[in-house]
Amino acid sequence: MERASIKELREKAKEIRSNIITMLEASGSGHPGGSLSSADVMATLFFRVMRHDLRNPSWDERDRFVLSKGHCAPVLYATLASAGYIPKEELLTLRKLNSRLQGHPGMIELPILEASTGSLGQGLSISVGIALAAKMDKKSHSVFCLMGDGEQQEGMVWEAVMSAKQFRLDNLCAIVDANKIQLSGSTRDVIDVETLTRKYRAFGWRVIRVNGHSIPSLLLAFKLFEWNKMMNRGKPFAIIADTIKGKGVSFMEGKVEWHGKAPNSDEASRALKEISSR
Ligand SMILES: Cc1ncc(C[n+]2csc(CCOP(=O)(O)OP(=O)(O)O)c2C)c(N)n1
Repeated sequence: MERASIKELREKAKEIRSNIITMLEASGSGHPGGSLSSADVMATLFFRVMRHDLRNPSWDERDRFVLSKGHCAPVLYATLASAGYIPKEELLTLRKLNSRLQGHPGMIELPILEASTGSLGQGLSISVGIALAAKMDKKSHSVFCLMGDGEQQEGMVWEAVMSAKQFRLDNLCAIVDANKIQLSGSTRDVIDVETLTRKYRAFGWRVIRVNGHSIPSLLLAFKLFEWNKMMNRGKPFAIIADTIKGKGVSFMEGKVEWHGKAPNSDEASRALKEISSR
């Protein structure tokens, strides 16, 4: 595992954002908004927080990551490519027939994944299962699960939230990419899920709410998760990461129409220029 500096993490997030744009342009379809909003979280996780080993991807002690909001597969593939698990050229096969990089992550095609996802609401339950198995096997690895804020409207999320508390899963860290926009509009207008901090706390979790684009704040949040886990008090941990949908590309930021639309070549070159100059 790499232990990147804050400066390096910012560069990794930029690289991830650029690769998201490049792969979406090549595929002609996909989800830029929620991929771009979670790039800083993903860079922080994979290049500083999580234990993993490129030379031994199935290392038993590795931390596990589940992308519950599976439609944001581009951010996952771009991160895995930056970390060396996928050749960078392969990113251009996104959503192509017979590609390992399908529109939603599939572990049959790509066995380094911990779960196949895309049906919203399921990832936290999968993560609860993985975290419970780790406890039963007396293993020390952690499980990180990234969800959307629109996804919080799924009832199954709250079944998992309750069982994580019941099973005392302090090795589980849920991250909500709170970008305030879902497929059909603002999350507040569709079904308002706020305030997430109070909801998770009421269900017995420890919660911290941070700026999801501030690498130092994210590092602090993950450090608190580690301390919470070390104290062994049995409380699962949630990070509510306040983010901007489409972050990094001005004409996509905060725009619902960029939830699930690929940039054309002109838009992609403008986006890439912006990302590299920020
Ligand atoms: C069970 C289920 N219902 C509907 C969808 C279609 N869908 C894909 S993305 C999305 C909106 C997700 O919004 P959010 O969780 O806020 O994700 P983000 O903004 O981070 O992209 C929906 C409804 C789905 N993938 N799964």
